[in-house]
Amino acid sequence: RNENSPHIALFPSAGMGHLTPFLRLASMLLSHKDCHLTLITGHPTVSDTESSYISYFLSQNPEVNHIQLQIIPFHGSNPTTDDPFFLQFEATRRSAHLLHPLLSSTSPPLSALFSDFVVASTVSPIAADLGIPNYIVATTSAKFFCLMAYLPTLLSNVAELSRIPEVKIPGLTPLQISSIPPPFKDPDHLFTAQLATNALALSAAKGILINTFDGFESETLAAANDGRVLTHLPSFLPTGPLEPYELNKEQMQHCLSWLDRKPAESVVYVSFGSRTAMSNDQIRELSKGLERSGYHFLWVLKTSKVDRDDKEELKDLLGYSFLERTEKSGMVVKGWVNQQEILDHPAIGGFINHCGWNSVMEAARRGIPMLAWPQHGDQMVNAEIVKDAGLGIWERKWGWGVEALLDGEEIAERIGELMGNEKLKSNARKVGEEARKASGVDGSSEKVLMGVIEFLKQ
Ligand code: BUP
Repeated sequence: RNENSPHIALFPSAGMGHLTPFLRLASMLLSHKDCHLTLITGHPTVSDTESSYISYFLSQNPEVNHIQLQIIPFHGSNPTTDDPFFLQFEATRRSAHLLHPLLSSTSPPLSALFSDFVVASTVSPIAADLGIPNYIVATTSAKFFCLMAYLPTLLSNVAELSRIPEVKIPGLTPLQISSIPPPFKDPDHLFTAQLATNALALSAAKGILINTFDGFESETLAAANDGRVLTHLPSFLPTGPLEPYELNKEQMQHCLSWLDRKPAESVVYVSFGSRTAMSNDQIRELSKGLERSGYHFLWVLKTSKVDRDDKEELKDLLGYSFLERTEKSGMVVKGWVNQQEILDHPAIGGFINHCGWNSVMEAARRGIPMLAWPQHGDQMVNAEIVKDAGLGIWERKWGWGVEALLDGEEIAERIGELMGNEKLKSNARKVGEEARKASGVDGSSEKVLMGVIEFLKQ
């Protein structure tokens, strides 16, 4: 690193879905782009996994300057949610003003901030005051990001949202109303209110760094960058799929050696991300579906939103007899796994997933076919993108996973389609090729990131 190297401060908000793309970006900036980095993390974190990833990343990259922002807890008078991650988003947004003195005194001085969308309203004024550009890092799809940007417009006529069949965002294929997260119909819901406040700060950002790529979301990227979605939006900068970085492999031995003994593309990998607490009834039906499908499966099972609350044992959730019957064909894991490494394993043939955006990009990077089963938030919009891009199958009639119960028969049938549909496999493979081309040397995403760094060097 020399005196021309830009100094970038990265500021993720709460949850592994937010931390992961930031750490990947940080790692890419360090290894290929010759940057000085400061990582800002909120303290305390909501989950134990976040704090162990932060410690691990910093221990692997001691040259990174670390600022720990003490988060002032937010309890709020708004009883619309008790979701610990939404509360932490809000607490982080409200605590971010404390960063000003810490950021104004870094050495070398900062060249830019790369900050989470969910802190945009308080970070934008800090960046402006420091006279540096603020790039917003989107942790979702370009399409869902457009929906969030458009939220203040939608809320200006919120009554209409209960009547209209679809939401028409200029330049984009209309979104069916059933794809919109239910809290968006309530302007007072904390999730809605905080996103709308942040959306109003978007015009001050220099650009939106998005973990997506041209071939995957071309319609949305073109519409946003032609100014058709909203005239005041900064450029959408597709930089995905972001490259994973090396992690400590020790805890993984068990899963991976189990996969090593399975034939190529024979295993269904099942995970619903870090924030979905699946109900016991749905767990039972899913276990039936997996067993009936006759395919091998690796299932990462979670029963609480926050990892440290996840205390139920597998035998109590699934029963001894299921675990015994499926001993050879299936593996069920509680706790954290290294998902990227699992998806990279040749034994994986399909992915049942909620469509958290990081998971979608990880599957895209490997061309793994997905069975999309959105649970909440941005996931239905993301599922539609997965289907349209040819990466997966999705049944709109399944509704939101957290609201509807699906029976085992139907799940088994869909798993058959996921694992046995040759056309789906070849389409997914093509997505994988395009994804790797985009993020490889001289690919569209790599050029976009290089362009940002070159700009910051000036
Ligand atoms: Br669970 C789990 N191991 O055991 P998403 C997740 N992950 O590596 P989410 C693991 O966490 P949001 C595990 O690979 C992905 O990078 C996974 O992010 C990794 O979903 C990340 O896929 C999870 O975006 O977050 O957790 O629901 O709600 O922010 O989308």
